[in-house]
Amino acid sequence: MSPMLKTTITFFAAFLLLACQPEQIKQQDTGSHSTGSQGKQVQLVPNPAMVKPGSGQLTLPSTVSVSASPDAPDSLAALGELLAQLGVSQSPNDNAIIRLVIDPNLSLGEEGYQLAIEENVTIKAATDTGLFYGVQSLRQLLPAVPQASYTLPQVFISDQPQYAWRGSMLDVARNFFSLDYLKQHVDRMAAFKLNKLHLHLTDDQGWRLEIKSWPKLATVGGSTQAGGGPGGYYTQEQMRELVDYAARRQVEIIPEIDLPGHTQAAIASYNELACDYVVNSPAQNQCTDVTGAARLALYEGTCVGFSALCTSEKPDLTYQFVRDVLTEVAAIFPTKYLHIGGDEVLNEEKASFAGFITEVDRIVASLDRELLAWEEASVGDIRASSLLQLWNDQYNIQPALDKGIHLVLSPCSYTYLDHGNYDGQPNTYTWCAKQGIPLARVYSLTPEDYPQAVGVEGPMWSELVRDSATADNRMWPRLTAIAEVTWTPKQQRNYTAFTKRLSALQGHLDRLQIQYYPEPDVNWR
Ligand code: TNX
Repeated sequence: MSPMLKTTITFFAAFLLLACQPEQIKQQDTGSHSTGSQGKQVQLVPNPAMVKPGSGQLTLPSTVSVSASPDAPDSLAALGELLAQLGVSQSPNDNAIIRLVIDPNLSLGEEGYQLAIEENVTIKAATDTGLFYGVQSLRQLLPAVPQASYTLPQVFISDQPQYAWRGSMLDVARNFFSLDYLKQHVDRMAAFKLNKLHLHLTDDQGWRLEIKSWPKLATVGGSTQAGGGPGGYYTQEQMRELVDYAARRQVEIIPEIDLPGHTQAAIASYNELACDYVVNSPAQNQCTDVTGAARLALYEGTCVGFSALCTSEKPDLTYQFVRDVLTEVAAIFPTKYLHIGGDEVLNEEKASFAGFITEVDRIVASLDRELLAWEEASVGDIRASSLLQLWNDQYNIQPALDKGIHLVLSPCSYTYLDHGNYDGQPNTYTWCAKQGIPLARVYSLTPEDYPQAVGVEGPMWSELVRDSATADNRMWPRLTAIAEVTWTPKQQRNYTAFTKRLSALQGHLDRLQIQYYPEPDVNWR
């Protein structure tokens, strides 16, 4: 056979092979999707469900006209922000170059979208949320900072998330974070299509939410933090502002009031919430820094498991307190789920714990909400519509699973972002993973292994995190792995390809002013 003929046959064989494969398989390259001869690449995090590269490019005109369905305010605002950031001015023109189209017949779920870049840019979705995510993808396809002109690869993307719960948890109780930081965090989450911000609002070291019926919770209980320092709290008005800010970016704020343990800040504010026996009890859980009168005082240490409300001896006061607090919480946060904690309860209150959880679920039900709690709460007689947050890799939650309860996955050895980015990172915990939790480990979590999972959340506990730069370092880029693990279908996930796509987005991390950990697996510039 002549070499020429051989090449031709090989070429046609390869062509046939490709052409005959189902769409799914052709899209299996989980890395960057090269388009056209110029090689402009489609490098997105999280990786979309389906990318069909085109062959050409679209150069945006110097002024861009935009059209949007009337019921798409959030995506239109996001698009406006994008164009403003890039210094592209908008002109009213019948011939829109970027279109946001609500199409109720599109079957890509509540959050899915299609992004088509041909002679113009068309984003289609059944909801404003879907369009918003289409705009986020468009944002990643464009440069992070202004350029003289903008060229986009022609491409067709059809995308929707695997999981509805794509979460970040911030412990604002051990260390207080400013409202501005929370808003900035919401912006960053939205850029990677994360959609649940769980705020751990109360703990032993601080109570961070104004409660009008129990005002000292914030003014006294909010005045400390782990390791000393000024503490702080959010007014109800500030939290409403955050809820609204986040909602416009498709992020839901999930408030947690940790009960009945982790309540030292509440007890220090209102001593009557503690059992009378505590002052004379032995230290709990090796917390030798909390004995005697310290059992009723503010706390700035890092021990856990030494405090609890007094369900055993003062049930009426305890439930009155819980009802008052959760009623105000429900009025501030429109979320379906109220997180009531439930972790690491005091030994002496263990006997009353299951009954407590059952009663709190009744209170939550009376507020027309669903219960969300750490997995220990599975011992309570809670509604099957509740969610449990799994954190301890070994905990037996089978009884809850048998009941049909669904899970938010935060297994500590994959998702605890207070653990090191690498072995031996200073100011990190190691109790769950001795060598830390590198990016690759986070990425290896397979939520598909848990049929009852609604998604994944990465908790960032802040006993050892004292400022926002450190918080950034702990959360980023590891939260981008959580974004991809929850958004992208399993067959489109590949760690090496992910790190390549992530490195292409470095400019975007910088634009968002993220002080990320420079993970060595990623080829940073
Ligand atoms: C366990 S896991 C806790 C937190 C700590 C964290 C430190 C869980 C529900 N509770 O109170 O901050 O470990 O890693």
